[in-house]
Amino acid sequence: MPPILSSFVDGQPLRGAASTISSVNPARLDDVVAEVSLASEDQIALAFAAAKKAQAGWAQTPAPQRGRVIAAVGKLVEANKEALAALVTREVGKPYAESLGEVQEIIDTCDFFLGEGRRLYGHTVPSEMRDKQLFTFRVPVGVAGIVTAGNFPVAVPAWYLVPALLCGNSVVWKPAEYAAALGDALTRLFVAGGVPRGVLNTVHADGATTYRGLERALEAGLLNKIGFTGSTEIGRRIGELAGRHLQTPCLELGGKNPLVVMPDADLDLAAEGALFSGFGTAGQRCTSLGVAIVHDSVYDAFVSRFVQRVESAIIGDPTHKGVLYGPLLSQRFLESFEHWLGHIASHQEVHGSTGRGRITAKNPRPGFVGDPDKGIFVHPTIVTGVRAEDALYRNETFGPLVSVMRFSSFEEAIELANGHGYGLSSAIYTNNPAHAFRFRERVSAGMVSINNSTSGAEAHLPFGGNGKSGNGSRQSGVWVLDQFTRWQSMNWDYAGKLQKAQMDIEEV
Ligand code: UN1
Repeated sequence: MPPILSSFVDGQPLRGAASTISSVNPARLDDVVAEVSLASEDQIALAFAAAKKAQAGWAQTPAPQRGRVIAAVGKLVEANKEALAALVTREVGKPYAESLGEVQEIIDTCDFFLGEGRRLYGHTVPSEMRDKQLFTFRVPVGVAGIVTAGNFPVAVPAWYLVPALLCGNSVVWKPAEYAAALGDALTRLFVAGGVPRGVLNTVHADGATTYRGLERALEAGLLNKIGFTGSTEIGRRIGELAGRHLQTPCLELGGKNPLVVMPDADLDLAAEGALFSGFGTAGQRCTSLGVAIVHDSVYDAFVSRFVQRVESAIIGDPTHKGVLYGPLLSQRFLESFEHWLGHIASHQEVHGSTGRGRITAKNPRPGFVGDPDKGIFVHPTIVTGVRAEDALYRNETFGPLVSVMRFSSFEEAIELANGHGYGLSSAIYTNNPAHAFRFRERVSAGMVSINNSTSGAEAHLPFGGNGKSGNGSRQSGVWVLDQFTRWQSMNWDYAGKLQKAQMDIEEV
């Protein structure tokens, strides 16, 4: 019998459900990981009320003490690393080696922020006047409402929860429904690490209920910062909602991440990078390669190397060592992938495609491991001949699907790298440092790789995008502190008489 999971509010499981869904193993759809009780709007309101009540006490807990809690969470995750990674593989279908890497990312995040508990620096600032001193302090924003996707069900929540909690905020977190068991497991680890009652509340809910829950909490003044990782479309709605309440959310949205191959590139390295960027995690990272932009002179040589690597990759059962990717995350991602396959089929005059849709016993793939009919497995797809006006170029496709385009001048490469309006990650393959630096200067992406994959961010570098990829917010490292604290300034006058700023300035 699969476990029945409830939301966790004010230190206890929430009784009574609006409805129930099953979270299933996408590599074996008959394996139900958990039955999940979904919360109602009223129940989400309870979570925000609990978070509000608990926040002041947590903010008054000395920051180094909060850092110790983060340290304890990191240690507990480390002690449970294999079990948590196995659950990542089971619930969202990542190859086990990638799942271990993902769990490592929360450990790294805890490592970074436990020390921040002893910093959270402010400034001392000189005043215009004698006998007066100015200071700045970081103060917590209050209650954070965090909504995360399930493609990184451990690392991405950690990027929000760890700094938000360290900074003295309380949290209402809504994990992806198809990663609910991981949401539950992670919540338990935070609580076991010492996060006090009401400071972290986890609600399982569908998208529409979550949206209304956020809206209600904003109206009631119980929510001070929204963090959202997911699609550009939903990000826009969340941004509008937050904007109406004069808030700036932290938005990490989609990408159409370009990988430019210059004529002087190491083509084997570039093909290797494109393979991992485009098809690692079944192309389901927001940093996955969307479009390879290849110079005319090396186009055929690059494409044949890329196709050859993709065709010889092993795909299938994510518990099997050496698979490049496992299943799609859940059924709804299959629907979107099939939409794009339909688009490609109806635009055959411009596209040449290597893909063959869903992997089944009837539509097999050499080197496939596992039972293809049991899970949501799809063929990797490379589409050539894509043009700038095509929907395939202008939209994130999220799945194992890479478009390839050609260019003849550097200007054209930059135009194609930026022209779709996304700006998350990017890569250039070149042996000429001048090309690398010019690309870095002119690409609109928040992240740039030189001779490396578009994906694979590290926990202490700023992560985030521009344009359709986000509102310029950055996560990770010290930069995320600006999401979860606000600057407060203070002046202290010890002159013993009223000194008026701008008016009582001494002449020099
Ligand atoms: C995401 O897909 O939402 O850069 C985040 C990477 C990861 C994070 C991706 N570490 O590939």
